[in-house]
Amino acid sequence: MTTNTTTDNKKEFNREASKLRNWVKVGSDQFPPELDRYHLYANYTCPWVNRVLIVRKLKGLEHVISVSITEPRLDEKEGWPFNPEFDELTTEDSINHAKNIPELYKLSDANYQGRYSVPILWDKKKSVIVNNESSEIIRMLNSEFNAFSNNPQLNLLPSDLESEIDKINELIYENINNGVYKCGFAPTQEGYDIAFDKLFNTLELLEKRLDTNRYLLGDRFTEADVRLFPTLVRFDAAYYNGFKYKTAESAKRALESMTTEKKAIGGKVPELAILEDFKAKAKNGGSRGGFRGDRGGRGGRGGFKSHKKQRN
Ligand SMILES: N[C@@H](CCC(=O)N[C@@H](CS)C(=O)NCC(=O)O)C(=O)O
Repeated sequence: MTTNTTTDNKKEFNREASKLRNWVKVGSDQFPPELDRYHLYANYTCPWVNRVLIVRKLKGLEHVISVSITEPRLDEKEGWPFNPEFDELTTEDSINHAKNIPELYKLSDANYQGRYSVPILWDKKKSVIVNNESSEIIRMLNSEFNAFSNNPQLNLLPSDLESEIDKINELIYENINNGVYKCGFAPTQEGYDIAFDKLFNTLELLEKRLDTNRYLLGDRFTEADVRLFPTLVRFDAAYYNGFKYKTAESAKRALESMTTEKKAIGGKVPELAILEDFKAKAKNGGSRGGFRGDRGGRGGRGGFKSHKKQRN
C-alpha cells in the first residue's frame, strides 16, 4: 500500500501529487463526454471526493455519471474497501466488482505505481481510470457534460473570474484544504506552528471577505466556494479533535469558520439545500473514522502542543 503523504523536508508535510491526469473533453477522441460512460469511485469521508460529489449533484449529473461508495474506513493493507453492508450510504462496485480501490488501479494499469486514492473517474468503455485528481474532475463536470446536464446554466468557473478563482483556490488549498493536514501531519513543532498560523490567518481573511461579499468571489457562487466547503464542514468532526487544535481560541475560530461556510453557501442559493444533506453524510463519515482515511490515525502527530501563542 502506498502512502498518502510524504514529508520530504524537515519542517513541512507534503502531499504526493495525483498521477492519472487524462481529461474528458468535448471533441476528444480518447475521452469524449457521453451519457452513462463514466463512473465515479467515491466515499463521503474524503474532503477531496466531497467536492466531486457536490459538483456532480449541483450540475445535475447524477443520471450521467454513476457512482460507487466505499466504506468510510481505510484499511491499512487493503485500501478503501467496498462493503455494501456497512451502512445505507455504501455500495458494491457495480461496474468492476472489485473488492477494494487498489484492485481498480491495477485493473486500469497493471504497472501502476502510486497512491490508491479516491476519487477516481472511471471510463466504463475503455475500462481505465481517466483521472484521480479531484480539482480536475470538478472542472470536467462543470464544463464538459453540459449536453446531458440537468443544470447546464450553472457555471462554477466563469471565464472572467477564472484567474481570481485560481488565485484564491491556491490560497485555500495551501492553507486550509491541505493546511489542516499540514498541521495534523507536521513532522516538527515548528512546522505545526507555521501551518497553524497560516490556517487560522486565512480563515480570518476569508471571514472578512465574506463580511462584504456574498460569496468568496463576490455575488457569484463559484468553484472556490465548493472547494472551501468540505474542509469547513468537517472541521469540528475530524480536524479539530483529530489534529489537536485544542485551544479555547481554536474552538471559537472553528465555530466562526462554520459561520463563514453558512454565509458562503447555506441558505443563499435555494438549490444548495443539498449541502445540508451532504453535511450530515460527511459528518457521519467523519465520526466513523473519517479523517483516518487521510492517515489521520496518527492522531494529528498530536505530540505537539496545540499552539503556543494566544490569539485572542
Ligand atoms: N489530490 C487528490 C487527493 C485525494 C486523496 O488524498 N484521497 C485520500 C482520501 S481523503 C485517499 O484516498 N487516500 C488513500 C491513500 O492514499 O492510500 C485529490 O484531490 O483528488
